[in-house]
Amino acid sequence: MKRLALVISALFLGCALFAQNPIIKGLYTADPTARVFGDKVWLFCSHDIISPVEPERRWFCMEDYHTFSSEDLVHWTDHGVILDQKNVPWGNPEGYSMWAPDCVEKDGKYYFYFPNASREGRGFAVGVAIADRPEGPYVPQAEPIKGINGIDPCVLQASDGNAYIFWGNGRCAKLKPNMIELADDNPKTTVKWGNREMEMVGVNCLEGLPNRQAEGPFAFEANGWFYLTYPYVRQNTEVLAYAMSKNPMGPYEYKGIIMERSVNECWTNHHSFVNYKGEWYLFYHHNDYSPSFDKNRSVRVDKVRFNPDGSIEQVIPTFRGVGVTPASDQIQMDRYSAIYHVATGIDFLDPAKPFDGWFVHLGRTDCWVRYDEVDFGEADPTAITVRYCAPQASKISIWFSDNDSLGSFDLPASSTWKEITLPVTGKATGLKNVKLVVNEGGLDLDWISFK
Ligand code: FUB
Repeated sequence: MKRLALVISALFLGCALFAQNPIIKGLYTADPTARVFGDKVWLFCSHDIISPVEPERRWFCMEDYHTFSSEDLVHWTDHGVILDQKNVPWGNPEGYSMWAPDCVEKDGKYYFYFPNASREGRGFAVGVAIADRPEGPYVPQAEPIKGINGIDPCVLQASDGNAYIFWGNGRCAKLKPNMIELADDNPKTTVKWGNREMEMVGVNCLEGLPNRQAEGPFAFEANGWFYLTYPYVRQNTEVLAYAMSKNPMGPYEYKGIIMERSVNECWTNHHSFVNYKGEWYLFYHHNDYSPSFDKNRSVRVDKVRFNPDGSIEQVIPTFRGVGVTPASDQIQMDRYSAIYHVATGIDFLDPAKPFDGWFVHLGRTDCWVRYDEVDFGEADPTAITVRYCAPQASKISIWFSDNDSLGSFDLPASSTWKEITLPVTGKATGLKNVKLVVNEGGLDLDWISFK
């Protein structure tokens, strides 16, 4: 019966999701681990929900996991629930503690690692669920991994042929080739907690490094280095930091910050690195759709670059995200690449329905907003559609560079949201950065699209 439920949920195919940050709309997602399986990027993340038992659980509240896939990092498919708290034999079916997961492939099997509150209420353990395909169905093991007490597992499949599991605040141990048990030759230490003695397996790779309330380690191998990347708390909010080593289990040398604290102080951040089609990407989360409650988060992605010495360039979070947007899509100008800030800003279209998204205020003449990497294809556009709202008749123009314009367009006044389609005579093919300038009046702008 349990297995049937998993099969049914794994067969559920969600609708296509959209480009720009955050990349997943319609549900809250957090703690993203992105992996390349076959020719797609697969996203394994936590699923924040609004607590069904408020106010007791008005904190992190997570009952299941979804997975998402994409071929272009722009259009995402939700494959539905791959594991529910009720189906974990050793977990608390009402724990709402399905925190940050990971998934790796070995010999055609997919190993999904997840933390969960244990049935006996003895804190967190890490379990494994196994599937034949990335989208499941996943069958959870009867017991959690012996020797791990903690959260946020991440598995590194190293070039030395071994797999290493990292968790919690930077602990690491080697896995057996079966991927579901810790190897027998891991170092072991006995720690005393009050009058209780506990055996700790593996090593603490963040010992001696900046690590206040560190969690969510993500380890990977690239450029001849092992990278241990992790969030830790600086001035009350998490930053993403990293350390490098020539060995998977360290010692690691601290190198610096990958992403600074968020401006609105969303307390957590949690991330992963992935190389897809030759480019590196950083997946992370922010509370975009829930600005007043930072435990309902949403996954974002931005590009990340390495310097020749292997160090990582700091990533500045963007609204625009990554990937090329077809000119015929609704180009969400509120997810801009750049903006002229005077008298501009964004707001929810409907604060009661945050997943409907935002609009941008372009309140006066000369305001502009730019959205990069729009693909016009091979034929010039014949029409532009604008979704806007303007207290007075306004004029806008579209520019690709200082002397390359698609023309200007008159927008009649409209006190409600209006879609207007106007003919285009200018030329545009291939990839363009689209700058929209207000030449007269002022407006609120939702999206534009080209035919
Ligand atoms: O999502 C719950 C917890 O918050 C994760 O396990 C941590 O990494 C932090 O993002």
